[in-house]
Amino acid sequence: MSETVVESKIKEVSIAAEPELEYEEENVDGNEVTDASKKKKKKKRSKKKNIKRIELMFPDEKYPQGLWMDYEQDFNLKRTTDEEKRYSQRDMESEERWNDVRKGAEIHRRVRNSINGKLQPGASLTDIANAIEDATRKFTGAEDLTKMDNPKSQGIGFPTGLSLNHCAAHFTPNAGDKTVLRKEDVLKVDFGVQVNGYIVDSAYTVAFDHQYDNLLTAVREATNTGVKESGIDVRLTDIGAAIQEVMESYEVDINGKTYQVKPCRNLCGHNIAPYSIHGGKSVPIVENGDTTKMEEGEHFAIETFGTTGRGYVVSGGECSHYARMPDVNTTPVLSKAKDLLHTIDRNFGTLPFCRRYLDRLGEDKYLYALNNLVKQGIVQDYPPLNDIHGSYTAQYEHTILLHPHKKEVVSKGDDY
Ligand code: HZT
Ligand code: MN
Ligand code: MN
Repeated sequence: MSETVVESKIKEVSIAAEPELEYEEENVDGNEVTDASKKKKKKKRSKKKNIKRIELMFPDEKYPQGLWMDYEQDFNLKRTTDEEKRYSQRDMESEERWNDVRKGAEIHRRVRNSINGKLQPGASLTDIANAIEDATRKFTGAEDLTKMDNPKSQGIGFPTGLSLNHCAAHFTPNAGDKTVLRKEDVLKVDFGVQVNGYIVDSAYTVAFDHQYDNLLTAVREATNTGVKESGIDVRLTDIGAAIQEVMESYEVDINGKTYQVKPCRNLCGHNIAPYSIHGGKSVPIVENGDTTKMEEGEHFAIETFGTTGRGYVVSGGECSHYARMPDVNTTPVLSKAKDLLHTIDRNFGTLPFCRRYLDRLGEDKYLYALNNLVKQGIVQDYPPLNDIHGSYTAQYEHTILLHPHKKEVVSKGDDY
């Protein structure tokens, strides 16, 4: 691994993610801007972020590249020169595809930058989810669904995961949820942006109490290890083994008790296919014997979960996340279910959605119909995933692209 390449690229990414965070001075009404009104405007707007369609900030439609990393294995390094030559001659189709993923990643970085101030004790999970999703809608232009002929062209990739403490994944507030973030909580922030069906899936963990620092570090380093080990022809079990070793090398003291950090062994990363958050391959976070290999051109979400609990999650609590199953052509029997399925097909296709997204489309009293679609196998439910009560779980996740010569950590930012 060449450290210098990594260093300089981190800087490149951070520079690319930084400009235009503040509102520019623009006079929307065309009125003369006096010094007094300018001052007022500047003060009022100084806290606000420059959240507008991303295309306005990148007029040439070329989005910043992620962090480039060399492949670790010798057999990958040997192909570098040959493949690099071939790569430059390849058709522009795959470049367009990578550019779409980079666009989603740039939006992901800007969304997470814009909500940092909101992630404080006292904030409700509903307010946090709305801040993330409203920012994503603004950057992608997916604000007014009634004005969009195709809401699936770009926008939210999947519901904002805001899972607390022993809940590792797939919690997002449903309507009426009053949960408020507390200073003793460990919050996983997991959200997605999609551009032409290419999904960027990336997550981080927030804690206010420093006693969790080692837990967060263990999981951040475990995810970085997963990214480092990933490559063309690498066995999935070997990635899991490397992740497990790093994760288990950490201890954390919480409320006077010492824990060895454990991976949540039944959670994993995954490849991503167009409009499909799960492309069929799972990247384990423990050695699991799966000899399936990563392949050239694949797009992966590398995510790891660490816990002070038993290291195994189970479904529990009210479900919020759902996704239409691909290639299922069953017609619902209930007419209410038929109508709901049309709404799902029109607005989300096979992208995951949550109950709040149905609420804002004006759907109501749809729960019986939705449960019916799940029972018929037309829609998949993704209930919250929990370790044992009283445990603390953390997560970090990056989206990577396996180019022929190098890999690209497309969601890398200066934050994680
Ligand atoms: C499912 C539903 C969603 C995919 C991983 C994940 C959040 O646990 C094969 C491996 C969003 C994502 C997913 F709404 N899941 N990444 N980020 N959740 S998963 C999975 O179901 S399937 C992992
Ligand atoms: Mn995720
Ligand atoms: Mn994921």
